[in-house]
Amino acid sequence: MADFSKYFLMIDEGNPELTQKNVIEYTLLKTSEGKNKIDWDVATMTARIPKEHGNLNHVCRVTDEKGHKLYIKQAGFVTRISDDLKANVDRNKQESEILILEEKLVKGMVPHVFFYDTVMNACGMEDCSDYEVMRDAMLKHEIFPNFADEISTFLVNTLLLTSDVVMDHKKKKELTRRFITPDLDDITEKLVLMEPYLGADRNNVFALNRDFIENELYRDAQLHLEVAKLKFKFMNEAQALIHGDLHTGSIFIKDDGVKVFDCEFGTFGPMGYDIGNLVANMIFAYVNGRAYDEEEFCNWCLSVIEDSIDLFISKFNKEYDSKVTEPMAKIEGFKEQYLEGILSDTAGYAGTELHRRVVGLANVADLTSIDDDYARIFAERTCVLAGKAFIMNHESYRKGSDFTKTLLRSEERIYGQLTESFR
Ligand code: SR1
Ligand code: MG
Repeated sequence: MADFSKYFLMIDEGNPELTQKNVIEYTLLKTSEGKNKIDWDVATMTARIPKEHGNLNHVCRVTDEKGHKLYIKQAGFVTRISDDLKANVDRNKQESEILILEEKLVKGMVPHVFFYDTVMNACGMEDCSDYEVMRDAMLKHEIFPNFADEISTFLVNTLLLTSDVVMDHKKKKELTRRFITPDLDDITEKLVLMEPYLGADRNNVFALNRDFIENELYRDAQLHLEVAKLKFKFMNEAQALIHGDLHTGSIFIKDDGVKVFDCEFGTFGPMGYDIGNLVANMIFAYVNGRAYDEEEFCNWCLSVIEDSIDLFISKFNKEYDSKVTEPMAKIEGFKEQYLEGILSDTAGYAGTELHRRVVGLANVADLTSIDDDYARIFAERTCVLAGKAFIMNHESYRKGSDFTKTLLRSEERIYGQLTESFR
């Protein structure tokens, strides 16, 4: 039996046999008694590393033939995307504690955490294999009619209810202290809010768009000033407990539900960071759909962007009125200004997410998997222009259709430019 009283990386993608042995032993140990006891059929237990994987952690799916299942997630000292990017292993505790807290705010919309372990820096959580990772579903151009309704509920409940509008201020400050992760914040501050504009060596730029990116992103001083403000806002505005990485690879989805996971970047930050990430990732899904002429899917993506924002606004207003506890937040006009600020931030951070996934270290498959060069040039440039419009005019975004109009206008502009240059 392996020694689990000292940290070692038990999930090793290079050694599936040893991983299977270690993870099964670990799972049996952690689920042998108490409220997390699972009556495993030991003879048929398997521990498999799934194909889909994020950029940071190591995961393994444990099952048996009696139908028991559990997802084991472990943090390593270096991130999976790059040995140079290190992140403290206590991110596993952070993620587990945030999921436990969020489960109280949005029951059924996050995976249940059965246990977490600060020695092995691992946790056992609900296996969601009856769901799909949403990015994979987007790449197959699948449609989920309830998504905007579900994700807007997730956003309002996790964000508004952890803000000073509703939460007791002392409790919120304690949580703010607890959920500070300097290493992960540092990744976002660099990968999202700096390197796409300063042209870092490790940026991943599609060669056929290099000149365009240099002109539009690396050499635009006014854009840099606006992004600098967004960076300082991200670093200094502890508005609510945000997920911190709300892209479609952090969402499990099926026809009648979503589960939001991978919240190790969770911290107190501007609400618009999460909403903006969601908008940007639906734009990636949209431009991928365009590349493959998936009209119905594209229309659905546009409706998700509009409805998520509009439903966020209506649910936010309703929850605010019924749950506000802070007397000064009840002053006439405050709610409207507060919401306007959130929507402006949403536009700004939708812009930075659009840019960093086109040029930064961590790209998205929605763009990189487009096999036709012209279609990829078109998709990426649309994202770049839409992102710039969001950032430069962030204060004018007030409703869902403001976002989709910018997207469609950017698409038209790129179409015009490319038609011109190919003449
Ligand atoms: C080192 S991690 C790179 C990116 O992957 C995560 O999912 C975050 O989006 C991060 O920025
Ligand atoms: Mg992730």
